[in-house]
Amino acid sequence: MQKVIDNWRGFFLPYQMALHELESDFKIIDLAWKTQHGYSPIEHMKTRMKTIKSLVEKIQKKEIHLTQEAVRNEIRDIAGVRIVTSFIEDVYMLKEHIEQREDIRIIRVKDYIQDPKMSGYKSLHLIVETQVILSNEILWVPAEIQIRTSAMDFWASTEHKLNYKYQGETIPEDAKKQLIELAKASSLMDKEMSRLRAKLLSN
Ligand code: 0O2
Repeated sequence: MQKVIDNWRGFFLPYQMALHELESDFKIIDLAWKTQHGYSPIEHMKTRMKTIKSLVEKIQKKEIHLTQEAVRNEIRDIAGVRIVTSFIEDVYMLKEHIEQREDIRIIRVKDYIQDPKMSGYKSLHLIVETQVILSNEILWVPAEIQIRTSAMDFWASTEHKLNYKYQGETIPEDAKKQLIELAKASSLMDKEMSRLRAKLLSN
């Protein structure tokens, strides 16, 4: 049993390393942009390892074999970074930056800003592989980078809290509709903020 536990502990190690890499990459970007332009697209950033509960639920939902290889291949969001920006343009500026990096490979783009989820959820998700350099090998470790504005983040984190109570059950229809309306209101705020910035920059 102890061997199994040790094996799985070892399984998570590369993901933790990947999170350190990504956190440091984005801290450097933040610093460089602030120094060069007096402004950084990164408002704040958070990293997280998927919880065991969430991982087990996903394994069951996707009917994945409980082998390390299957979990490694099928579940790409064990390591996650969330970057919050002030403006919607900054989301895509960061995406362009990531596309140009040689130490991060974009595997898949899920653009829930262009194509929001039924719930109203908006965010840009990049499924990536990031380089982790060890003393004797180079690993490419999967991670998910979620990039969204403060307004989208406020909506998502609040909706998550409201939904938590209803896990496994259906949230009432009127509450769902209200959340969709609130998502629209937050999109409007993003648009107006961008418009205001463009106006101020053109003065
Ligand atoms: P956790 O671990 O709790 O953060 P796929 O891997 O593509 O087969 P998945 O993972 O369902 O399927 O992909 P999706 O929907 O692109 O991304 C899931 C993550 O996006 C969620 O993480 C949330 O962080 C976020 N998300 C997606 N839809 C919603 C929504 O309606 N409301 C909120 N608040 N967040 C959402 P998890 O799965 O909860 O994992």
